Amino acid sequence: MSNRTFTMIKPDATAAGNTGKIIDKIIEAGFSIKAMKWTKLSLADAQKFYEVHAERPFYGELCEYMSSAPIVAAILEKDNAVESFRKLIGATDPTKAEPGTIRAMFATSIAANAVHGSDSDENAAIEGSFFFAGRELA
Ligand code: IDP
Ligand code: MG
Repeated sequence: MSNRTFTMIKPDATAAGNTGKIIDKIIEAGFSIKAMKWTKLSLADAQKFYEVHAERPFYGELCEYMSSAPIVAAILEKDNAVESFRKLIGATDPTKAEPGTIRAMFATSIAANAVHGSDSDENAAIEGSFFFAGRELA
């Protein structure tokens, strides 16, 4: 069990002006921000980041969407960070996400679901280093 996870505030949420509200929810839930940046993925960046999903039918749509507008990438710290953050964001499909979760509040569809959260300690480390050098962590 690691104390770090990785998140992105996705294009639908940055475009809708929900970035600040989502960051507030993350901090209120007890996560501390170790690194954060506002950036935009190229299509190639998105294809690389989501490589593990290359065989899934929604991969093309996902990569187009993730490179359609800016995102906010962040490394977060809290005890049991990966599991705790997945709980805070809710199910992938916002219609199935628990009330009060970030996806229930801000997601517009299963694809445009407001936030990413790593699914394992190993992927949290891989995804965090996709965006940040060690010296960028506060
Ligand atoms: P997760 O983000 O809850 O871990 P994954 O299954 O890892 O969900 O899928 C990665 C991302 O791909 C989702 O967050 C969502 O943006 C997108 N996605 C997942 N399933 C679908 C789908 O059935 N249609 C379109 N996009 C999807
Ligand atoms: Mg996932």
